[in-house]
Amino acid sequence: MALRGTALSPPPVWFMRQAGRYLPEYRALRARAGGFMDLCLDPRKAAEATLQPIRRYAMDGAILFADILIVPYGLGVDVGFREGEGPALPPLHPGERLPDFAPDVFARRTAPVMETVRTVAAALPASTTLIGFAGAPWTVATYMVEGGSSREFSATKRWAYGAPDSFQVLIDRLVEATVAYLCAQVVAGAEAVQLFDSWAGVLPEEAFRRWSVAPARAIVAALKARHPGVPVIGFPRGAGAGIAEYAAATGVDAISLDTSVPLAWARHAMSELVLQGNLDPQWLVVGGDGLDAEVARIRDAMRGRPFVFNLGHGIVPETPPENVARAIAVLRRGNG
Ligand code: 1CP
Repeated sequence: MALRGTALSPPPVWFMRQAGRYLPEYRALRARAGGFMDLCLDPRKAAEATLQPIRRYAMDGAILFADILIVPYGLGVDVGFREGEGPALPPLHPGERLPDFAPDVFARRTAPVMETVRTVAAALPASTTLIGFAGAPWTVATYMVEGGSSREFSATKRWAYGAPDSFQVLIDRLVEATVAYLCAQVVAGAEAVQLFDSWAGVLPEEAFRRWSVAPARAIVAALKARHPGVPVIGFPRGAGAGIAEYAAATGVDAISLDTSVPLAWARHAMSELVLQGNLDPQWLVVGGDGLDAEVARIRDAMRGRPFVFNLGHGIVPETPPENVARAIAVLRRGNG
């Protein structure tokens, strides 16, 4: 309801990375799964990981347990995760043959994720919204080009700036695959979807328009053509003032605000959209009265307008689980 534009008091709540290593039951499941990709591609275990935080905290939204690198995996890329280091992919160089988007192959390789969606949809209470997701093309491309996580994104930027026509081919292919992937999630039972552009904030404005805004607009248009009623949440993390242009130009229904976005400004600059955010995940590590005050500040700043309480980025592994319960209790208590 909130994602369709109704102001609710208290606002609904879910947290990015609400499943994950801060939960002992996740660590136990993860230890039994083998590799991280094996966990993402095992529908029973991935459904269990999705449901773990819901059982503990009764969030209003359940985010599908998977990863943004399932899309390159679906394109046939050899995606691995090194313990403690993060993703490892064979780095893609300009001029090399790009992975093909073959719809049948892609659907077959990503089928376990759709089975996870169906399993979770069948298990969730009707009042809990099942949220599907994908990484945005720019963010996914950074992992494909750098071969994993990056700080400077130098190889990806040099390709995008130096040979934009060939980089466009990679982005277009990711747009196509992402549309197929998100549509399949909706058919399987996802009730809303979020597009994570975690590294949108490293792009200068023209590049941001071309590699973040334009692909998001194409994805939203294609998704809405097939599934007009499904709300789309955009998360152009770190985009600064560019977030307002993203909100106006992409056709998303809701915008997830990173921690740095001032709330009074967001209310004014994106008055037509549902807003989501933006508690600093480090507050969930710190806890105490400071956490309570910060939750209340955000809730009060968004009072009376469509809003979904969330973080400005994902929960970190050091988070004491009881602080998550505390934040939700404070949010739900203070609805006067
Ligand atoms: O071993 C483990 O358990 C690894 C930790 C982990 C988890 C729990 C990774 C590795 N991915 C995930 C799950 C995940 N990833 C979800 C599941 C649902 C939930 O939110 O509870 C989601 C939505 C993601 C999305 C994701 N993966 C993003 C976008 C959001 C964000 O955090 O910015 C990104 C950038 C990734 C890539 C990724 N996955 C994992 C790692 C270590 C990384 C690299 C992060 C980096 O480069 O900094």
